[in-house]
Parts: sequence; structure tokens; C-alpha cells
Amino acid sequence: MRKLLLAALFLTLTLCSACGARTASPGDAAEEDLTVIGMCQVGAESDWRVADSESMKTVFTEENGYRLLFEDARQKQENQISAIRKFIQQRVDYIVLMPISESGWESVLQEAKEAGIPVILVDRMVDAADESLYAAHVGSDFLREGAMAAQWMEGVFPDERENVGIIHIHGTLGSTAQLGRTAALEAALEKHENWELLARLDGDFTQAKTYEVMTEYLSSLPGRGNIDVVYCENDNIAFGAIQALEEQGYVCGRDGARVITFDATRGALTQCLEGRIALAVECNPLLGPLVEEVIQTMEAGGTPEKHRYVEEQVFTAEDLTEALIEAREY
Ligand code: GZL
Repeated sequence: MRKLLLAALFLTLTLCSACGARTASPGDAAEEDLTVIGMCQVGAESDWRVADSESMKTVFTEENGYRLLFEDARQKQENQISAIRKFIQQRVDYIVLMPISESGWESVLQEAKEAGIPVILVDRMVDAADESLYAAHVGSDFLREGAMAAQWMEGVFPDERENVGIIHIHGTLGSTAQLGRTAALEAALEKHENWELLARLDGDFTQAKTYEVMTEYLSSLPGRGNIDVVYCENDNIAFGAIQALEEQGYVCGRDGARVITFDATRGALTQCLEGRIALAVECNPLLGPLVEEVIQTMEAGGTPEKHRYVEEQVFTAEDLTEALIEAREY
């Protein structure tokens, strides 16, 4: 009889752990009375990313009732996937993922679902047919950001007979931010026959990579390029492009190459006020409070909206003052 009871107990425990039921074990996140968040950030490639991480760390503190397990993936998807598997083993209450690119997530998100751990996507999206693999997404509408930039360009270059030479420097290939901002420019190029794509360069959202590829491109030109617009998919790309352009004797501004940037961090807004950046499209990194709203909704037994998009605007020099820039949070 005793053997039968032991076998039944073993079977119950095995079935219980197999179906993902969360029973606490030593050193296990499930035993904490804090809400345990496993957070997997892309890296620290840009000023935007640093501000986004700060926003999360400011919200998810022990004083606010959270234990934050923060993993920096150093720009590698495999590091993000390993971190998610570690969070599953630790039986965290929620997984917050800032996916570096859209593809390659279905398997590990299925593992989190089977473990009964909700996943919240932040900033960029994942390409998953099964929307039940994530509880909610909080981020920006990148296509809209690009469309706002294209609309500004139409105002600056209204004459359809005038050739407009455009250099496009994109961000991390396959990331939602790159896909949306690129799609908006491609739609505008399709619409305006007089807009000419001079070059498409990969800046990977970093200043160093952009400086390298832009210098290489400018040095390859037989003479002065007819560069009217440099469409930079984030601020750090813009900083690298401006550095390369000015080193090669180009003027950035109203009388030269009009640099467009996305993110609109303080550094970019200052360069916009000074006239080197023509247009800064805001991309709000302060997503911590929105993520907390999603988690609190779920903690209360509610169902969060599937997608939450932050409000964003565009800036030109005319919109800016030093005081306004100083007062901004990032
Ligand atoms: C946008 C975010 C992008 C920023 C870049 O939400 O994914 O990644 O625009 C960052 O600065 O690298």
C-alpha cells in the first residue's frame, strides 16, 4: 500500500511539473512575494535604448513590489532566447521581451506559454501567426513615424520637376523599427518619380557603423554628391552620418543635406535647434509605465489591450528652444 501511495505521489508531482503548474522550489522565483519580472533587453546600441532600459528600471523596483531580473542580450537574438529559457526555469511571473528582430521567436514563446508565463512584447514586434504567444505589445507605430517624415519631405520639395537625391541609412535589418521606417520611405519613393535613391546603407542603429559605411560611400563618389536628404533611421545613425558628411566637406542643414532622424533624444533635438538636423521624429522610449499598466491589469485578472501605441510628434528647429529640450525626459 505504502509503495502505491509513493508511486501516486511521484506521479502527481511529475504530472504537475509537466503541465507547467507553478509549484515553488528552493531559489525559485515563484516563492517570492514580489512580482518577478524576467526582462530581456536588446542591448545598449543607442541613446534610445539606454533611455528605454532606464524607464523600465525606474518602474520595476522592489519598493513598487517587483523583483526585476534584467538581461542585456548585447544585440544577439540567441542571447535573448537563452535568457527567456532561464526565466522559464526560474518560474518568473512575467517575461518582458524587447525583440531584436521579428523572426525566430515562435518556439521559445511556445515554451513560455506551456510554462504558464505571460510574455509582454515591448518596442518592436515578433512575427508570430499565433497571437496567443504573447499577452500584449507596447511600442511605436514605425510606419506612421516614417509617413510623418515623408510628409515633411513633400512640404520641403513640392516641385515634382525638381530632382531630390536621397541617401537612406537603415537600422537593424528585420527589426520592426527598420521595417516600418523603411516601408514608409519606399512608399514615398514610389509616389514621387523625381525622388532618387542615391544609396541604401546599413547603419544598424549605431553611430560607429554609420560613420564607417557613410565615409566609405562618400569616398567612393567621383565628385561632390547631389545629396538633398539623408534619411537616418535613428539618432545615432544621424550622428555618424553628420560626422562623415562634415569631414568630407558637406554642409548639413537648410543650405545643404537635410538630415532626417528618428528617436528625437535630447542630443538630436539640440542638433536640430542648431540646424544640422532638419527633422527629428519622436520615438518614445519611456515605455516602463505602459508595461506596468499591462502587468497590473493582468494581476487584477483583467485582459490587456493586445497593442498599445505611444503618441509621438515631429520637431524642426522652429518647434524647439533650449528650455524645451532641457525639460524633456530623454
Ligand atoms: C525604436 C527602437 C529603435 C530605436 C533605435 O522603437 O526599436 O532601436 O529607434 C534603437 O534607437 O536602437
